[in-house]
Amino acid sequence: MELNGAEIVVQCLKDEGVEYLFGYPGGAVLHIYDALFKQDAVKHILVRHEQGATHAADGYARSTGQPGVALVTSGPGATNAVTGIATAYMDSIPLVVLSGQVPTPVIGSDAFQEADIVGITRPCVKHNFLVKDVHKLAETIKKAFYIATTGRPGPVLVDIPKDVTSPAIKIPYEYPKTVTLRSYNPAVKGHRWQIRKAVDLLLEARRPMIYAGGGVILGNASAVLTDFTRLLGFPITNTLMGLGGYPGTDQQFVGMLGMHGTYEANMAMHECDVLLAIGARFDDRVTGKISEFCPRAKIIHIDVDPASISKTVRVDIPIVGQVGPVLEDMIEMIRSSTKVPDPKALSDWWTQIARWRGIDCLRYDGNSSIIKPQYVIEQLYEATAGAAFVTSDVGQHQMWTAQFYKFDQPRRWINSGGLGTMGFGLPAAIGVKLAHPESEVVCVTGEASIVMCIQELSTALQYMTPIKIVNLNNRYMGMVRQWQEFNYESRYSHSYLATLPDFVKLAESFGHVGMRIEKPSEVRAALEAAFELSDRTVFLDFITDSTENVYPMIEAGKGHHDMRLSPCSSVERELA
Ligand SMILES: Cc1cc2nc3c(=O)[nH]c(=O)nc-3n(C[C@H](O)[C@H](O)[C@H](O)COP(=O)(O)OP(=O)(O)OC[C@H]3O[C@@H](n4cnc5c(N)ncnc54)[C@H](O)[C@@H]3O)c2cc1C
Ligand SMILES: Cc1ncc(C[n+]2csc(CCOP(=O)(O)OP(=O)(O)O)c2C)c(N)n1
Ligand SMILES: [Mg+2]
Repeated sequence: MELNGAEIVVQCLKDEGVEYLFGYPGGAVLHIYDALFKQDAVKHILVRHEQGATHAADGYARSTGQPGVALVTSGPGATNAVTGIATAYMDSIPLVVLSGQVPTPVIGSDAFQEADIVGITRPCVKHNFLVKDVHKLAETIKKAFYIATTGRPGPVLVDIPKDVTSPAIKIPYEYPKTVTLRSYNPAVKGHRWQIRKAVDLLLEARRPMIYAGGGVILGNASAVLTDFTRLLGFPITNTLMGLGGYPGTDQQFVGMLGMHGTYEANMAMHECDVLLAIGARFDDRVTGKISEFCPRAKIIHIDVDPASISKTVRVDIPIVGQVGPVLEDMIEMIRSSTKVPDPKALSDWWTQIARWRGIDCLRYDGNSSIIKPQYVIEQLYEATAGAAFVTSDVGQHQMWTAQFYKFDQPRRWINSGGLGTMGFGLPAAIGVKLAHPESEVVCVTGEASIVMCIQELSTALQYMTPIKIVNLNNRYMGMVRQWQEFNYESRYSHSYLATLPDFVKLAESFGHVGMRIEKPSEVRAALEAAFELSDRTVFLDFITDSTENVYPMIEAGKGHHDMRLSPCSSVERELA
């Protein structure tokens, strides 16, 4: 088959089995858009801003495990995509971003809409390419998908100059079946001797703790993690990115850890004697003060990326490999071992954990006449029977969703953890809904975050992606306000939003349904009414308590045991 460069791009996407391409046209990609026009296997989703394209592709990827794909033009199209690329990079999400570039003869001449996007994105992609020769196009796109999806996943950008996609040059096309990259051989199996040492340590532990992160979800290893954890009977915590990697309603689950983690998870981290970190990267929101991190523990770390090992916290037993195969090896060794964890020590450990749990650290004022944000999330959890895909933006609403919506399955909780990108939630929800048209998709957001990519409400109408937007409207950049209350003597510098739009009218103007909810007694009925409208996007504007804070909180520079607790739970703490 003979194809021109533009047709090759589209044919490669078909051969990769790409279902959706999120994009926005412009001069440098017009040949590609013309090739897209002539086919319907790859469905193009026209977003309203290139940031939306990358976030929607990202939501698609997080919820399916398949790579998300975006197409943007050169210059401003490409630079608009950078925030989405960096968001995916920080959370290790597989994306392939195709960007148009000015023609090869004028690269470097400040040509119209020229930006050095390969240079700009170098620090926030797993890899990037500039394709200067149409003969290299198919092979480069194959490499891009391979790199994005193997080892530690991540975004890959392919920059394609306009002349490379010219309709004038046709060449024979064949999509490579495999690619080999000399210096890229990601590990799968862990080192057997290291795994043996780790298993011995785990079986001798008296106060063990499992800390599992996003790597479990990225590696599709939730089922094996669940078997492993139940076999040992150990307590387990998840990072923000790991939620759903272990069932959130299970008794062995002690909640999220870290800055806004539960009292019991953080105290168990502080007191444990053996810590098993699985697909987690010891982020600063998790470790708190490094010198006080797990002071009594020997640490085992399973991670596919050797660069993650001992990056911030020195570990005793590193295991480089994919979570799934490593845990399978561990299960086999545990089953064939004569040793078992000391039942008395384990039972005493669980008694201690139950005492910490008794503090009820997430308790809030349930009798308030103003809507409490936590209450909305609790009601959302019940109204959806815990089965929805939930995206979020960034701020207090994100933390309350992580704390109060219990995720029993992986890939249901879709949020920007590493970069913390406001504006992520709405476009991500569109990507999720396209991938899962039969499921409920909810975007929990704040009134500051939602306006950052509000234009995508238009995309939601065009492609009929009926999502439910739960806006926890506290009239503040709540997370910023909270830090100003705690650290700047309540000087609320530029964190109050004085001129908000009427969100009901805004939703209606985009062709959707808007609802404003002001009383706690109306919360559940509003949610149910919204879910009844199964073919409509509904914007629920919940007017919530503007003074509410997220608790517990480990403030910057503090250790896990040094948490600021909610006034609602501190009394119980004294008693415990
Ligand atoms: C406002 C705000 C507050 C936050 N507060 C908290 C908080 O309280 N608690 C919290 O936990 N986070 C919090 N975060 C998120 C935090 O910033 C980090 O994003 C998060 O802690 C990182 O999670 P992780 O360690 O699971 O790593 P991820 O970023 O998910 O990284 C996954 C790790 O697993 C490895 N990996 C990937 N695939 C595999 C595989 N197949 N096999 C083996 N290893 C693999 C990767 O190499 C990497 O090291 C907050 C974020 C925001 C925006
Ligand atoms: C793009 C971007 N700009 C700034 C920030 C810093 N920031 C983190 S949370 C936050 C406030 C978010 O406010 P809102 O969306 O209303 O959520 P709330 O905290 O009130 O729930 C800000 C400004 C960010 N995370 N992302
Ligand atoms: Mg707010």
